[in-house]
Amino acid sequence: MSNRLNSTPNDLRAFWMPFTANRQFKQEPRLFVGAKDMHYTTHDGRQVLDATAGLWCVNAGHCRPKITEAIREQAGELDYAPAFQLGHPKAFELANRLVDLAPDGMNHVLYTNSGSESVETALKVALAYHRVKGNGSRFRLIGRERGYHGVNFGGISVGGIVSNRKMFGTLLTGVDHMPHTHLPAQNAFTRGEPEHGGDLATELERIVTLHDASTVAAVIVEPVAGSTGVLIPPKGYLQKLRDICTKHGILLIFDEVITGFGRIGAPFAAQYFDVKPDIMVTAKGLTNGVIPMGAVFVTSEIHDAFMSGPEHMIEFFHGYTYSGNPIAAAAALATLDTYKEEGLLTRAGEMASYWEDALHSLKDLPNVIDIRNIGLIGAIELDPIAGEPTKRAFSAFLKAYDDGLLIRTTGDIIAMSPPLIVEKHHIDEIFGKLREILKSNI
Ligand code: PXG
Repeated sequence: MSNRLNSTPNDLRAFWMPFTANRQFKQEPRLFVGAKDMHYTTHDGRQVLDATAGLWCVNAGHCRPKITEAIREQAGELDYAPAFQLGHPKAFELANRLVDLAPDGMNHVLYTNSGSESVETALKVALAYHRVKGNGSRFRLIGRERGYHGVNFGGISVGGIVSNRKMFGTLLTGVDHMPHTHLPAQNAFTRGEPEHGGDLATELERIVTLHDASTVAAVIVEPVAGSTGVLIPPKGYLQKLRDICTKHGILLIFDEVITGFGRIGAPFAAQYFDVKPDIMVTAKGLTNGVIPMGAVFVTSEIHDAFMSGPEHMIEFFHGYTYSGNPIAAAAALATLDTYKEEGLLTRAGEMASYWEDALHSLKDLPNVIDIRNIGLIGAIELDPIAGEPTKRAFSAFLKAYDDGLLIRTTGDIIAMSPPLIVEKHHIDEIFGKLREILKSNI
């Protein structure tokens, strides 16, 4: 007997959807069947303005011809090449292009297939680096409350979102967390980097002292925390983390899965804030979200530490079947071309003040308790309905979808991050629609 629940094409039951209210969705499905530039087309034939770049990844906008064509061509030319002990030219070409974009000194790239895998890769590189340097006692990893580093075991261990952690047992041992930097009482409605909270970086010094620096391998943070509701780093905070890590020989990992590839006005947040990590974690915008791929950048110092021992030996026991996959590499190269031709990696900086003004114009609407922004990222925090957390923002999401606007919500926070090709009239439309929704007292 077939174990299919039902073979009709409209049966939605078999797919257990990720991070989704499955029962609600399946009663009231929202399907996209097409996309172009700033818009999706829904299954009922409507246009929806994409204010989230898919899930923070479609930085060049949808179905861009160069990327589509590169994938088509590569699929017909070389579909797959083994990733271990063999290679293909585009994986090397892409790595060179990537290190040219990265902060100085980050000269090597390891490939993955997602942000979550990039995080695991970065944590493993950090632990192994200390070990090859003869510092095997450095096993601890420090993350931050409210941090999001994907959904695999390393990432949820160093991450700090309770609902992503609490179901999954003991997680990694040897992990500690710094406090988050969200201080609404002092910083609400700040435009850009908040004034207050930079000193929270000294909590790292306290944690390092508690465990002794000789046991700490790495600190991982998102330069701007995205999926936890857009937390912008307070002034001076990231530099202080850098100084403390340098002082104690601890590696600093920036998780740039969201901030990478132009989201805040520079290729990477490390450049925007002028703070250099030792390892940089990326994915999403690397291929414009079109094909799964991630990249982890490391300094020459880290890479070179592994390059010892007999030359026929594998230096680092890690990698994936699809590391540097030819079609993903072709998509990434075409994505980088598109970013370059259209100046997209700095465009968020040019659009930021228009975006900021439009976003903060919603300040006085009902239930708006905070607004935050940087580059082409914006968040509106709503007062939760008593006893029904997340419902107000979710209602706004559903209403926006019906009104032809795609936003994201996390908790009672609306987060937005449009494709970097966004024009002023799109920004007017996004905030015009949101104004009406929030005015309607959802
Ligand atoms: N690190 C960070 C900082 C992320 O934002 C990941 C790692 C994991 O990436 P993958 O490719 O494994 O999903 C992410 C992913 C949202 C949202 O709406 C955010 C993410 C993914 C899906 C939705 O905030 N971030």
